Amino acid sequence: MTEEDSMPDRSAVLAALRAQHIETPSWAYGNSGTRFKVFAQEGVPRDAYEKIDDAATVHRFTGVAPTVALHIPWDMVDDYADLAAHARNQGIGIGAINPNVFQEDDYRLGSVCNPDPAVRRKALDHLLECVDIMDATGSQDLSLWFADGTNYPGQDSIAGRQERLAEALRAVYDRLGADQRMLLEYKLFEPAFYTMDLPDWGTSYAHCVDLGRRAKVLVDTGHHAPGTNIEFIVAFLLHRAKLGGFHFNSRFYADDDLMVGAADPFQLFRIMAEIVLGGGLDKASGVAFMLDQCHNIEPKVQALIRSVLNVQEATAKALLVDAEALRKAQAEGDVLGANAVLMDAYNTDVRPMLAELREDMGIDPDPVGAYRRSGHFDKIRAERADGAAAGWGA
Ligand code: LRH
Ligand code: MN
Ligand code: MN
Repeated sequence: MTEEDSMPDRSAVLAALRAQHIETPSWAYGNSGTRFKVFAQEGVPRDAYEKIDDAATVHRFTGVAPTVALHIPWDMVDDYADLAAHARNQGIGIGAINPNVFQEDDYRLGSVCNPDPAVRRKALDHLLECVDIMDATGSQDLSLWFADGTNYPGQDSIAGRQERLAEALRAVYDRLGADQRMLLEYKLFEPAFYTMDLPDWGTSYAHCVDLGRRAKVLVDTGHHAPGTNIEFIVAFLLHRAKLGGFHFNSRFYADDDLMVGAADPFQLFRIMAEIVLGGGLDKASGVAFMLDQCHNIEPKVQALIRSVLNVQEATAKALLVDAEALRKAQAEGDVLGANAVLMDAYNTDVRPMLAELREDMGIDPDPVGAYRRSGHFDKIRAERADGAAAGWGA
């Protein structure tokens, strides 16, 4: 067989790209900032309905972003079934539900790990309420992140907090419907600086193994120590059927929440290569590709379109990895040959292929350019000129 023969089949690559879904987060459409300043932007949604409108716009221009994740209570509404119907009318669906147990005074010492049983009960009730919201919206993923941890040695029992965490997770897991999943996110530090109760993938994995098949680890690419090999984590979890999905973003220093693929497109490619090689693009694997970003200074809808394209470009390159040639080089111990297979794929310009795919899908081959020409931003700026913009805590 010649090298040409073993190249991935072009139509299979295009089909895989067409099938990939990238979920955008409602909170990325609202105002956000650092702890020093929130720079309010024009045209920002005033409520959850308008965030959904913007998410639908991103889907209209990209063709591959058909769901939006909610954060509760940031996206609190009277009638969640009505919100889901609104999303459907706009051509998208509700994705993961993200509870928020980190923004109330009661949570100073933690939520489900808090030493006070009354606070733990309050946090658990909110998590259970979020499962009700999943039922009402048709969401299949409960995406859990806890700000729980301690700042000072001796502040609380590390082991005791693990027990409290396990107890709450069990109660929530047992409440899930048969087709609903729990995604458990970890984060090395922040807001706690001595211990986090879920600091790393290993801790999250252990809890998920205890809970059962429908509990899976969520990898937020901004939540590791600098230099961590994220693709190793991804390959390991995928191999064990415990990779629930991603919160994609990019970072230079900490949890920067910048656009995915902006800081280190090569890392994103390496992650997607492990996904493709490990079967993580197959629908059956259930890997959810979600964004978790904040657009503090750049226009938000456009930034989300760019981000979706960045994931798509990395995926396209990963799909071009000649898996057969890679396996052969690996088996022969051809270190440089194997590395060259990956680099060939990474160095391919996939933009023409993606433009062709979009034309096939009936959308503009240049989504960012098309959005900029569309006048959409001027429209939302005028429509939303009155009323308070939604943001963190709104
Ligand atoms: C925590 C986190 C988590 C939250 C989101 C707003 O840093 O990544 O996913 O829900 O940010
Ligand atoms: Mn996250
Ligand atoms: Mn984060």
